[in-house]
Amino acid sequence: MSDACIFCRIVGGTIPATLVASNDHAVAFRDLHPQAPSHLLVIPRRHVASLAEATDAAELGALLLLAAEVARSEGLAETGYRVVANTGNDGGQTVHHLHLHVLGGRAMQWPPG
Ligand code: DGP
Repeated sequence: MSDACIFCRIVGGTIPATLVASNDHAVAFRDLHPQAPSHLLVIPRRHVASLAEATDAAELGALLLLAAEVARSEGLAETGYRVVANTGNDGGQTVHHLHLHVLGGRAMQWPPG
């Protein structure tokens, strides 16, 4: 937990967010700047800077399962959706607390920019 980390503060409840689901390891909430009709972020409760620093398989499994759960609850399971973990500078990561973007509700482009 770091007071300097926005996502740690969302987990701690000192910054508001629209929470949609959680489990023992992870919390899901709506992205402040949605890039699709459904755009959720799924983050570990513990501070992990990025996927490159992740070491706990149970925690990563919980993140992925929560991503699939919120995609189902958003009604995206049948049409499909995208799960993205921007990692490091070239990956476009701007918040340095591991997060999965869950994007859906429109057709995605490939390759991404
Ligand atoms: P990334 O570029 O992959 O690090 O994505 C960070 C995302 O976090 C970006 O889509 C915007 C979102 N975001 C940044 N600050 C906040 C915040 O305070 N609340 C919420 N809900 N989302 C935020």
